[in-house]
Amino acid sequence: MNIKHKIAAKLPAAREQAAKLVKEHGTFKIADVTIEQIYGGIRGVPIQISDVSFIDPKDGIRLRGYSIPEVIQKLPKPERGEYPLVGGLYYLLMTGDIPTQSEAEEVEIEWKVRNNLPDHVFQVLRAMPKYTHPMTLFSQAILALQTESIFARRYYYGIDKKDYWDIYLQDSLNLTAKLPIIAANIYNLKYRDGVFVYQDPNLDWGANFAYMLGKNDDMYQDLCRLFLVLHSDHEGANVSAHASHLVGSALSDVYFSSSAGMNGLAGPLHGLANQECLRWLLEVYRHFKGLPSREQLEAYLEERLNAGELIPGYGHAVLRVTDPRFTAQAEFAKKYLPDDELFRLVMLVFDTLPPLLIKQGKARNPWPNVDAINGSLQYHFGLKEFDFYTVVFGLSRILGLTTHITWSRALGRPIERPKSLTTKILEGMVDGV
Ligand code: NMX
Ligand code: MLT
Repeated sequence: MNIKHKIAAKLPAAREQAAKLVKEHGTFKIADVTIEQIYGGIRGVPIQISDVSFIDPKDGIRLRGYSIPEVIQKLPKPERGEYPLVGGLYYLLMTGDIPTQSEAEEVEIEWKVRNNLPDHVFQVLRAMPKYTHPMTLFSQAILALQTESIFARRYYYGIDKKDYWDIYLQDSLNLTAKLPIIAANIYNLKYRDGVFVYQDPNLDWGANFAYMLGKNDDMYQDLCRLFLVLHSDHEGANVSAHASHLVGSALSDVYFSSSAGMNGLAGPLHGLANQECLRWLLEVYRHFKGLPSREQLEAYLEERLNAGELIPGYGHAVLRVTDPRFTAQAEFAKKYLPDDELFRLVMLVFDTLPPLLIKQGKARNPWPNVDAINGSLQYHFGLKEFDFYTVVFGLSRILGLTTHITWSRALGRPIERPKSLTTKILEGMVDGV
């Protein structure tokens, strides 16, 4: 069954479940909010419902209930590759079911049919100054594509609210079909003299991305599949997911919402941490003119922490263990590039930094997140322009964002509009006024 039919089949039960909860338990209280939480980034306050994925602080992300090792093991693989077809992952995110081989391949075919890119997208990007950050170009390209939004056009003439999701799904498939071409050719525009590379019709979505970057290497294509699966979703309330949900709740279409999500991902505390982490690792490597000893690194890190510096790739707002996405990439590296010096440095930092963060007592989570390693693997395969790394993250993350917003329309979620207070009102509440 294809994605659309699968969602349509599941929708009546999902709608009924939500309606029943609201009708029978609408006033049931699930949380209190403290002043500390309001001032502290709404940390820990449940503000979103999404069944696409969930993070248990002690276990890590589960995509539709499946852990990272399960997702890697269970999803269908291409003929020449050990890591899953990204089309199968999109099927899982969108429908909640592990696809069969042919269902995963059908998504790959849908993407090939929908991948035509209007000329104006790259005209916009070529008009930008050379020094424009790749994430700016990526977000601009998505906005430039908004001209193709079926939802925006159909809304103008009137659509039944119950059908919004189907048109969001069509826009999502159209956008995600074009993203590897956009992302890879942003790289080519910036770093390969503007050569425009078209897709190879024989390759899958993940491998094609690698191919269009100029890398015809089976192992790198597999790394891309792994990377694109791992970064696809991290429940519904991280900065990019929340931003795109918020924008989508105003019925701004998939293009507006995805671009908004990318603007959040471009921050150094969120997705840009992967470029920052690689930059930081190279600085450490250069500082020691190679790999430091454990003692040397310990002294160096202690000094950096005492100077109040943030170490990119460590800490997390929800996780309280090593990110399973870090572990999956470390396993790839142990198998295929165990002697790579940067990877060895990543593992040395992993051995050394957490006890120091614990000793310092500030970070609530001393363990590595996904960004502590991802750049070093890209670097090994020759993708050395690290300001491009967040685009690779974004290419993957839009799979999750578009799934959340398609389901938000399917379940009839209203415009998001919480409440803001003034300091005076807050003080009055404390004083019982
Ligand atoms: N290095 C040094 N100090 C840290 C780190 C770190 N990696 N992580 C947290 N702290 C500090 C943090 O700056 C804060 O200090 P202060 O009270 O002086 O402001 C204190 O520890 C408490 O922060 P937490 O409550 O543990 O972290 P929070 O939930 O606010 O933020 C992150 C989570 C992920 C934003 C934060 O850990 C961080 O900035 N890490 C480095 C950047 C990073 O790796 N981001 C990537 C996240 C994953 N992603 O891809 O999006
Ligand atoms: C993510 O993948 O979105 C990050 O780990 C950040 C988060 O979950 O808050």
